[in-house]
Amino acid sequence: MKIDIITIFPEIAEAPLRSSIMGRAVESGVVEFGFHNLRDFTSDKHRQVDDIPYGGGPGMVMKPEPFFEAVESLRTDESKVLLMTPQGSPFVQAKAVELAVVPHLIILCGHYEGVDHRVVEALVDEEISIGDYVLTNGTLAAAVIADAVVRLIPGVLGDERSSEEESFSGDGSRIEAPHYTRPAEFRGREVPPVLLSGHHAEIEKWRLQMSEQRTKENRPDLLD
Ligand code: JFH
Repeated sequence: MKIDIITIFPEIAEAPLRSSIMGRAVESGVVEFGFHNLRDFTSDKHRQVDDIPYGGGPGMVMKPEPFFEAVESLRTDESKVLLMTPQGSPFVQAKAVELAVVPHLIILCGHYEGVDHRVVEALVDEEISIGDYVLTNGTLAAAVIADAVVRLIPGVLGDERSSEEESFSGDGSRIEAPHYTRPAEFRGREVPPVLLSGHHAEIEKWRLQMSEQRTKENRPDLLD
């Protein structure tokens, strides 16, 4: 899979996607990232990417020309073009699963108040929001999408995950039971004895119960 990210701050997307598991995915060749500076697709001497909004209002709007130049130079028949925006459809795990089989993703990152709407009409396949809060720009959101998608490509994670992910707590319908590791007692706090008991049926029962309880507390929306 190839993922091209177009932004005026490529270094913001680069750092997380070159580290740790994402970095290893690149080394192993399952994914290739392209980090592109939108200003490299301008043709004026000031490399201007923004302008004042028609109709008035606060802030600046991203000019269409650099996005058209960028997408037209990068896209192929296999490309899907995404735009990060607070007005997009909510990014959920099912969307990550869908995007994980696309051979080429081009992710456009807005800045300022947003992008000229002709970019959306003519170039963009999907407008995506990573959640109902406002970031300063779309670049961190693009890195989030790329991370969530790439970890689903076979071979990126160790084999532990894949089967577990399809079962119960990995599917987003409930949250997981709490996890513990050694020591068995830490600053007066004990690991629940059932986890040390070796009774697998009892452990499963406890995890189910904790999962329900914590879902009620932290994510009541999942139970409706
Ligand atoms: C982005 C930005 C403020 C004004 C809500 C009401 C008024 C944009 C490009 C995605 C998610 C983003 C995101 C994505 C791209 C851009 C900053 C600030 C307003 C906000 C619009 C510029 C933000 N999931 N959160 N944020 N901004 N709007």
